[in-house]
Amino acid sequence: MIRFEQTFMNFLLQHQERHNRTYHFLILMDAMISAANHIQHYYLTGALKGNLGLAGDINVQGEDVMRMDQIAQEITIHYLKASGRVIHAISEESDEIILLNPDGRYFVYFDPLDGSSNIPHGLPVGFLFGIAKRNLEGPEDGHLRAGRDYIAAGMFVIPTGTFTLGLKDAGTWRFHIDETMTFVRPTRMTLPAETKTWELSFNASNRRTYAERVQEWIEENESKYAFRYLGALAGDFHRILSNGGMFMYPAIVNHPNPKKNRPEGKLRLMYEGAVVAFMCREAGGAAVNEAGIPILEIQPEKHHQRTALYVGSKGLVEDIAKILREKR
Ligand code: FDP
Repeated sequence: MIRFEQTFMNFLLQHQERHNRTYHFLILMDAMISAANHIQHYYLTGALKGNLGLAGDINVQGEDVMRMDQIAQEITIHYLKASGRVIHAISEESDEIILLNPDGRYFVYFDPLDGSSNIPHGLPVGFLFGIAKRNLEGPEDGHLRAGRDYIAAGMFVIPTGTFTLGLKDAGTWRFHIDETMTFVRPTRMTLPAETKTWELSFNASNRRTYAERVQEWIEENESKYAFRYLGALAGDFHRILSNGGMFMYPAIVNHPNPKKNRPEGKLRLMYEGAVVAFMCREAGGAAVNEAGIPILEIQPEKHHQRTALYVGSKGLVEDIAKILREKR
């Protein structure tokens, strides 16, 4: 059952040429929405059912796996497989590529529950995903796609009932859930040009570990904007899309314990950085990495590649990108 409001289906159909076979895309979107609703149900009842704690395993990133991470992963794989439309998936929760439907036409890159530090509290987390299309003519051209080749990217902020979807060359749209668990009333998101509402979002406890030039930029600019940080990328980026400003997770290069440095950044390129960068571009914004290179231009070399991330209003991102590109 397609859980989009009719108006949005019509909108997608009008863009059929761009999306090439809207019908298949809608089936995939329905699978994503069903998965998100199902995950949200488990999350809402998680405290009572004992699902908000640790699972006892360590994931491919060397991090503790939460019980909810496992539940969200199983649910998502179930719906993606049932859709029949996905050939391969890459998930934060799986070391290997997940082989789904040999005839599927899409690659899906996802993190089914991002923002783990919020899980024990039942506070907002994200379900982030990017979608690329398999090459249907000629030989298969691989599943490691740069963000510029995604056809769509989206995020659910769980359990707030909001869904944001970026469509290639067709804007970023925000939906809200109604009583029947249908995502309705698409609103086109455009980053506000007016700086009055702009916010800065980063983990302030890390600031002394950033490169000196980034620390200097923060010192010069922080008093101009409100500071907000939830600690879950989807939630923090949700605010930036509405209010403008910039979310950043810079490289960690000056940690007092050098073993804790993360010169390559913390966030994952394919299912975090490129996902928000894609939605941001479609809303009129920009995103770069620690070298000032556009996130959407970075060709991933491995599934779980990490990146530093600066994403948000063009003026701010371009300003810091200039500084990041300067050789010192
Ligand atoms: P988390 O590690 O809690 O899963 O990449 C994951 C992520 O959360 C993002 O959602 C979030 O923006 C960031 O990392 C938070 O990291 P810090 O706890 O280091 O601030």
